[in-house]
Order: sequence, then C-alpha cells, then structure tokens
Amino acid sequence: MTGTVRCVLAAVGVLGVIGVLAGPVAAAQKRPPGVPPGEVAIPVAGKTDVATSNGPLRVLAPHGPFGSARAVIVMVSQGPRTTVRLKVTGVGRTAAGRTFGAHLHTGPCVAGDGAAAGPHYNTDVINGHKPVRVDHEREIWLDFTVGPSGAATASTAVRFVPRPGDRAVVVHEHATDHHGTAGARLACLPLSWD
Ligand SMILES: [Cu+2]
Repeated sequence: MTGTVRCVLAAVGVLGVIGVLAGPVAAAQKRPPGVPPGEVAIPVAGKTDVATSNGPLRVLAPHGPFGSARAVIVMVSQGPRTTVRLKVTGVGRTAAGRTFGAHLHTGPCVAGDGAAAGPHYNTDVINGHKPVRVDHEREIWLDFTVGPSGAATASTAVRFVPRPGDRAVVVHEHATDHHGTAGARLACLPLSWD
C-alpha cells in the first residue's frame, strides 16, 4: 500500500499502530490491530492523533541505495508531545553500516523532485519564534543506521505537535550534523494529516 492516512484512534488503536511498526512490514500488514507479544501496553487517556504512512520510498536522486526500499512512519501526538517512529526495509546491501539523515520537511514528497519537500519542519520557524534554533528538539530528526539485512529504525520525541499538511520525511546522504545539514536528498516518504 502506498499512501498516507490520518485518523484519531483510542488507546488500543494507537498501540496497534505502534505494534505494526515493531514488526516486519510484510508481516505487519497482515497483523490485526492489538498489542503484539512483547509490547508494553501504556495506558492512554482520551483520544490521540495518529498519522501513518507505509509504502515504497520515492527516489529523489539516482544511484542511491533506496530504489527498492520501503518505509513505515507512525507519528503519535498526545497533548503537546509527539513521538515519531520510522522503519526502513529493503535498503541496498552496499549501504549496510551507513548512517543516513532523515527529517520531517514542510513540503510534499515528490519522486524525482527533492526541492518540492521544502525546508525542515522547524517549530520555531512555523510559530515565528526568534531566534530560530535548529536541533532535534525543534525539528523531527530520524537519522538511521542500516543493518546488514538492509533494515533500519529510528525514533524521536518532541514537545510540539506539527501542524497539518502534506509533508515528507526526507532521507539524506549523510548523518545530520549540528547545523541540521545532512547532504543530498536521496529519497522520501509522504506523510499527510489534517
Ligand atoms: Cu532533511
């Protein structure tokens, strides 16, 4: 399945989505909602906003290792906090051991058009706070290191809730440095919610 859904789920649904991310993508698509074995059930009061995306990475640059890669993103917002988890599979074996930068960007994920994704989603910029600071607390950074099987996971937690939109998680060629820079845009996955 390619695409993005946004929904409001009760606690069991949220845990189901997180459980999906915990397992292999192919198996997860067949797994019914619920808490899989080994998952810790965290009580959640009231409603929680969840945005998910699951599908092939869209290639932004030729010759990268993401031509056959897929990803799952789950973004859960509760009150003022947001947790995002990313799982990537099917990365080319030549990339094993490499770390790639990944961030939520403000614009959409358009194959072959890395510029369409726009800048990083930065809560200071979005809310007009100055001076703008660039770090993992004000942006959603999901750098990952590829394992020998071509899979990787990343997660982050921030104290803001990104505003709705058609956005992209962009994968870059290098790990993110302290300026928020990570090199060329190699691939992306769309993430939309409203
Ligand atoms: Cu980026």
